[in-house]
Amino acid sequence: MAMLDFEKKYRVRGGTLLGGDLFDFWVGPFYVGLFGVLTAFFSILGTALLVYGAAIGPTWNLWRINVAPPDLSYGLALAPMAEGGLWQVITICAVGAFVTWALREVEICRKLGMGLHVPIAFSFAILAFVTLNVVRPVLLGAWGHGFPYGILSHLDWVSNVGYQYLHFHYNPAHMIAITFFFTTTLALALHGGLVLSATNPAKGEPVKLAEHENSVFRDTVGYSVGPLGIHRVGLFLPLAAVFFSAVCIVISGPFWTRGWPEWWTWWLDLPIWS
Ligand code: 07D
Ligand code: U10
Repeated sequence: MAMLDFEKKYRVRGGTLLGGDLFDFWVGPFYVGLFGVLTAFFSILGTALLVYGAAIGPTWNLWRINVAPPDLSYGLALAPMAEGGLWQVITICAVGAFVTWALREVEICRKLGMGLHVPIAFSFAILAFVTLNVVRPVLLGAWGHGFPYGILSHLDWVSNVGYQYLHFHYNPAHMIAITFFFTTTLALALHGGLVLSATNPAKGEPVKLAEHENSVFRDTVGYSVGPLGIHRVGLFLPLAAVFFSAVCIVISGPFWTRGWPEWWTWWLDLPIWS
């Protein structure tokens, strides 16, 4: 079925989660939906507030613009706009935009009669963001523990928070997250390379299919996970990476306050060494 025929067939009303037929239509290639309108509202307001934050700040240098959370002394209270209140409203806008975007994805999947894999995957990114700027600050008792909105300033935040725990590489969940991130690149390189090598041959050569693809891995490493399996692997690895990222930061402070190298003394304390 050509794309145009297909769009005619599925671009019908229904499948929405909230609001019935309200905004249940397309504008050009984009599905609007109630959640699309809400995403636009939150992202335009949030971006405008970021620009306002830059305007009342000391610089227009893109690298150095910084909208910081309130001072720790404000705890979990609302702060005046110029002293972190802006950061608090922008955080609400960001979470609002991310969540409504995910729900718009859910509606589109429902219209198409497809699984919810894409919005579930995006939810893990949202989980990481919410862990950093909502869950951890709440557990620590102050919004000031969130990261600032700025290019260099958020890098400084990562460095400072990392050294607060002496050596962040010793954080076991950070180790696991990084291993999953790197394995993700390995899996995508294998998959991209394999598919291109089989289906995009030199001029005049026949296109090869699944048997060839399976054989490459059966003959080299003794096992092929298969064409469906590699996509399961490809979904699992990055979700695990982001999940363990969220774990590594939420345990830093709320559940472990000393340097991460010290955490490993449990290993030296094992009775088998004595
Ligand atoms: C948070 C993204 C969510 C995104 C959403 C969508 C828009 C729209 C639109 C442009 C989770 C956003 C969309 C805004 C834009 C348009 C059109 C994903 C998120 C919702 N570290 N470290 C991590 C490594 C060190 C430290 C994570 C490596 C040092 C701290 C990852 C190294 C010290 C924190 C990671 C290394 C240190 C982290 C980040 C190497 C510093 C965190 C990925 C090789 C001295 C953060 C949850 C992530 C974290 C984090 C990797 C080194 C500190 C695992 C590879 C030793 C304090 N580090 N790190 O979180 O866990 O993805 O966050 O040295 O807070 Mg680390
Ligand atoms: C993709 C895909 C797709 C598929 C796919 C895949 C990408 C279209 C069609 C593939 C994906 C997967 C299989 C799964 C996903 C992969 C990952 C998530 C990445 C992580 C992978 C791993 C953790 C697996 C790593 C495993 C390894 C490296 C296997 C190691 C293997 C060996 C050590 C054996 C090597 C064999 C040799 C050298 C020759 C064979 C001989 C023997 C084994 C016998 C012993 C040797 C002799 C008698 C000879 C003398 C000795 C020699 C030569 C030295 C041997 C040295 C050794 C170390 C053994 O896109 O969709 O589906 O499937």
